[in-house]
Amino acid sequence: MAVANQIITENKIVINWVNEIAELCQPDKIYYCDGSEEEKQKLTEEAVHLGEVEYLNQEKLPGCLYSRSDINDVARTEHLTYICTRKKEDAGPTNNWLDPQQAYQKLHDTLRGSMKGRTLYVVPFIMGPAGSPISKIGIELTDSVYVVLNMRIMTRMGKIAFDQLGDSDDFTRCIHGKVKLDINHRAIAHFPEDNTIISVNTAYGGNALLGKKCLALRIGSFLGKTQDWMAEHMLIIGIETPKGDIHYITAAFPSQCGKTNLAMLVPPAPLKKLGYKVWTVGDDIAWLKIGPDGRLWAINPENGFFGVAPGTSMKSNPNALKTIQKNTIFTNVLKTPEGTVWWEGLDGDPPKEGTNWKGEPWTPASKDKGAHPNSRFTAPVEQCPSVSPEFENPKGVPISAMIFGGRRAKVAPLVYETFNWERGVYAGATMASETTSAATGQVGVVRRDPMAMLPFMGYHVGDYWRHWLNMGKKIKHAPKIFHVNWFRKNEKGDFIWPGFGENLRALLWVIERCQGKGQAQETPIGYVPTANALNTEGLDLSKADLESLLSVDSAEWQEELKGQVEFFDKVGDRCPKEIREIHASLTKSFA
Ligand code: GTP
Ligand code: SPV
Ligand code: MN
Repeated sequence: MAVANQIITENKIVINWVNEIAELCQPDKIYYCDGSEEEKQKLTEEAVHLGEVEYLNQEKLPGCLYSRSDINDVARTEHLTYICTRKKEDAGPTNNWLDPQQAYQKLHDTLRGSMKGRTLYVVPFIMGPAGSPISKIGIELTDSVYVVLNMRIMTRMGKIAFDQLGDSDDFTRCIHGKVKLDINHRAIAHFPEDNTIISVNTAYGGNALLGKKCLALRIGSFLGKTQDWMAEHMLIIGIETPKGDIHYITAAFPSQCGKTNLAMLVPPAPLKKLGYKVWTVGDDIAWLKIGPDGRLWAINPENGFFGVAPGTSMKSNPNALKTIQKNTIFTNVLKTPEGTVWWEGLDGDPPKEGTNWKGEPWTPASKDKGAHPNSRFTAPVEQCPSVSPEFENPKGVPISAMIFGGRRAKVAPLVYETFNWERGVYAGATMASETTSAATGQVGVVRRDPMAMLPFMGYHVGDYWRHWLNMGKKIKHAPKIFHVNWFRKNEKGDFIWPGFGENLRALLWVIERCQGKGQAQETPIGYVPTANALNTEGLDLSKADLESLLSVDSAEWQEELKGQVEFFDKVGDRCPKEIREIHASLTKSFA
């Protein structure tokens, strides 16, 4: 096989593996990515030439590209995502399973000869800051330039990764082939026992940028279980108080439930005036490890944001809008005749005309949306105005509080503190949320989504809960665990809480509780703020609304507890007994 450029590694294990996969896929060329600026130019032109991306207006949006994906390839496909452990029971009842031998055979058959006429790109990348003891190396082999350009933003990509790898074989083998983008032969298969991922017939973000959900969460969670660390679907932020101290918090919300927005939060005027600031460390994934001081430390393994476009505006998320003015790839949004982009929920009037995400002419009178509800931007973290000075710190940041939360029209109050680590694990394990367009399937149905990890656990959910409980015993100074819900609705069906920047008000109570302050009342599920404990200055919220946001209704919780037990039964005999015991105790409390 012809190598189009210099092989920039001497690692024989890597070279042999690349050649083996090339032999199977039969590309015309192999290209080793070095991550340089010149290479970016060259690959961009190649991608434009191949029709995978278009240039946007380079005066208005310098360095920005536009991409439209296949109509059947716009979101994660959870029913086509597999965990291929040798024993079926190790994948657990929440994952699709395939026998590894059969899966390799089937996927190799799909890949065989599929890259004829194409280039195979070798994409070495680091998840995490270079040199961090928590970071990991992956190498993705792909025939999509779109994937290469995205990976270049989302990870520390290129020679830097080969340098960190040296001659080691400790890297995740990631194989991605577009094949024919055929949904009927699509598969995203993980082989945690072999540290390998194979994804075929898709080019969508979470299915094809294999460092993200596949490596950093599914493979990561599996590695974390045996290596005493945690891979979680969590944002990481630092909240700076007027005194100048910074408290770091992680928060796990399901897909499209507000992580990017919270991660880039801008304090509302009254809190800004008091001197509060928010620093962004990560918006989607956290890797957490116990530090020498006995605290839990977190890094963001990613280097970019793959954020939801619709709803992003100067009002809802100004930091995101400022981040995506240059060097950004927009996928499945609306493109205007002047080469700029638009989506539902962006500030100002919609453009008079444009081309929608399907490539069809669009006007504001069109029935269809201009942008797909799961259209996304890919942008470098370093462009975010609120990026934390600790973002590149290989040690990560020490975590004071962890938050779970979902989209619940009812039941869950605005915020509560769980009594202890075990009760916190319970709150995470029993999380539920309305489904969104981040994955194909019905939108708006409540489903259990433990720790926001339902689609991302690389092994048995019961073992995953056990790992959380075990970690609690090992962390000497464990973070406090909270639960939030920004999405409670009134009888009219409107959100009661204003959300977005105002969420800082709930987070300030969280920080106060970590410092042994903050007024609270005890309920069976934990401590809920008293009505006067939240700073509501300048907020247009009636007393009745605030009370309703903070209420814990027995009848609703009795129903909730019934739903929870159905899920424990599904988890089966690997459901930790501690979880069942807490359930029994809550059932008594609410009776
Ligand atoms: P993924 O990238 O899919 O993991 O999503 P995410 O968790 O980062 O969600 P994101 O911040 O992109 O928000 C998703 C949707 O929720 C957007 O349409 C937001 O406008 C909306 N949203 C975010 N925060 C809030 C909030 O506090 N209140 C309300 N009502 N909506 C919110
Ligand atoms: C999510 O769906 O949770 C995302 C986008 O963050 S994706 O990378 O597609 O998973
Ligand atoms: Mn996500």
